[in-house]
Amino acid sequence: MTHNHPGPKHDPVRSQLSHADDRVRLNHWLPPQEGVVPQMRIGERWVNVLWALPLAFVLLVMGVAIAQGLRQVPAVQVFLVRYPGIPLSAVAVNTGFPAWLRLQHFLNLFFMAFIIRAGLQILADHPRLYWKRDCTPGTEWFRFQKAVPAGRVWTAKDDSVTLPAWLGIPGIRHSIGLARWWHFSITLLWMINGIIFYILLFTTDQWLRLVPTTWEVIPNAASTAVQYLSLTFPADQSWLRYNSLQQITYFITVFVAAPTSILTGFMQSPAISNRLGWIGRAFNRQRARSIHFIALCWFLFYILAHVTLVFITGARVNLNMMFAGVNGGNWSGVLMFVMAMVLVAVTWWLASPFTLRHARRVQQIGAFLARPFNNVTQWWDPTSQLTEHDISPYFWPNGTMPASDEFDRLVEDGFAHYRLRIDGLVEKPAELSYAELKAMPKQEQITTHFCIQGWSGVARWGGVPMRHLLDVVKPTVDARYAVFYSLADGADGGRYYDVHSIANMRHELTILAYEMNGAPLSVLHGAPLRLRCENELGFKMVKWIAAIEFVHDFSDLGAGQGGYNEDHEFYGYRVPI
Ligand SMILES: Nc1nc2c(c(=O)[nH]1)N[C@H]1C(S)=C(S)[C@@H](COP(=O)(O)O)O[C@H]1N2
Ligand SMILES: [Mo]
Repeated sequence: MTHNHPGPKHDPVRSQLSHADDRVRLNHWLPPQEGVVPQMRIGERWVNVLWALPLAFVLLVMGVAIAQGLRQVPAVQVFLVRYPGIPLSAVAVNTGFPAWLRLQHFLNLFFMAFIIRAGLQILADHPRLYWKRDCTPGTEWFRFQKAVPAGRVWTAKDDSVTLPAWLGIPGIRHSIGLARWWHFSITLLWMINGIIFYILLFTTDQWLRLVPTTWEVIPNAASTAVQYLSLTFPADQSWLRYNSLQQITYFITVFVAAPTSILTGFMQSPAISNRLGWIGRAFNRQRARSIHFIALCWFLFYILAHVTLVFITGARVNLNMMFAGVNGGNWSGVLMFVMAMVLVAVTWWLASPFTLRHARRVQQIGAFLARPFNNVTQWWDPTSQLTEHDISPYFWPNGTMPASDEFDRLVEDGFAHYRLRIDGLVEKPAELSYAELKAMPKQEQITTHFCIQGWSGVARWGGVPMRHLLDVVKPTVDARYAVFYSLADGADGGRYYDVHSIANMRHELTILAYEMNGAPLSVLHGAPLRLRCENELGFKMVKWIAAIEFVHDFSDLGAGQGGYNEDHEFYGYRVPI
């Protein structure tokens, strides 16, 4: 059978889409904006975290004085003899530091450097941390941005801050799209390295280094701490076994901090969080984000302490073990360490400029490498809804507001002249008025909004289910995607738009919302119509919808990446994590 209706008419807004550069052009980007020195909230007061430095110094000096005093106490001396720092039952590792372990140690430090840098860049896109899901300004416990200004619209994008290019990747403000590709793809490599490490650890005797096998490690760790702090370092047997303080610290890093980071990373995803029911509600995105950050603090503390101790407890011998795999005092370990550090330094130095220059390439490679994570989120069926009680007192606004006479006129007469066009590959193209849309079946849902930048908020949304509109317009068999065109432009000119799979449009929680929290949707949040699609990040939910066009392919729209942010800010077409 052939279809003999005329070829689909493209929606007129299509011609308003803009092309986008394949690299970051700074004069087309958000202008830089400095943050403030990180602050922590203690009660009502904001405290500069740099106070931690003199505080740590004073505590360290006091710790040394106390530890030296303790060593004069006979009972402590007896304790130190009884618990020298390594349990008597600790079994020696006979295989030294094999090549796989040394290589994996290096890869781990190499990957971590870039994961941390990209992670900080992601944090700089919403430089505040909260415990509650609603992200109400003033309730954050940590921030490196000033208080949210009152008396004006302050969007999440306005809130983002610049990082130095040597610290973040790529450093410039609101570059979360690119930073996420780095964070996710290097994390994938880091996880593969980690899984191989776990396997090799437990199929050889190397696990004995890291896993405590007796409670005696507790008093022995206390003993080691007193010995280090009193500046009389414990006898070193690292070639064979670690002291208990080392063992516990390494154990926490490898078996607690790393898995915690991975889990809390995934828990920030709308598709995963919404899929997990009560777990996703109890460990809401902001808790996950805060714990993810605390795990980072552990890693930073660990790196500082570990590297310091490597260097002050016999650098040459220590570097020989972990880099050259030999037990002795020659220079081979130092040489290999220096070569490894040169590699880290050169790649560190290149990462940000490369990312700006080859942004589209970074997006493509990132999308390829992040595909396994993306696939994890494909079996979602997010049906997680919340209760009235969970509705956020504050809901961050975001995006580029409409600025056209056409839009102003629509607002003036209460959208009486608004028409939603639905066209493209459909059997029955439609133009629906605001009143007609409201007369259709209505669905309400209380759900969490997950902005890619990191904030979240809960609202009750009311509107027309997309599946009902599909029944009305009847997409043809060729239609694979729904394109949502906005009445508003994007930040860099050209119309804002985004593309969704048809399957996603049939989901029970996908609606065109005209109500928010029981009231008509405000212009700020997308009036007359905005999409709600609960397994996706916020940027996919087009506000101020002008038209929906069904298409077979989206490569000929805009820059062909599947949406405005995908084209201009190098986001992923579908990465609901
Ligand atoms: N037309 C248009 N729609 C848009 C945007 C935009 O810039 N333009 N921003 C998106 C982003 S990034 C988010 S997080 C949500 C924000 O919705 P809210 O203002 O209701 O919080 O809208 C999305 N829809
Ligand atoms: Mo967003």
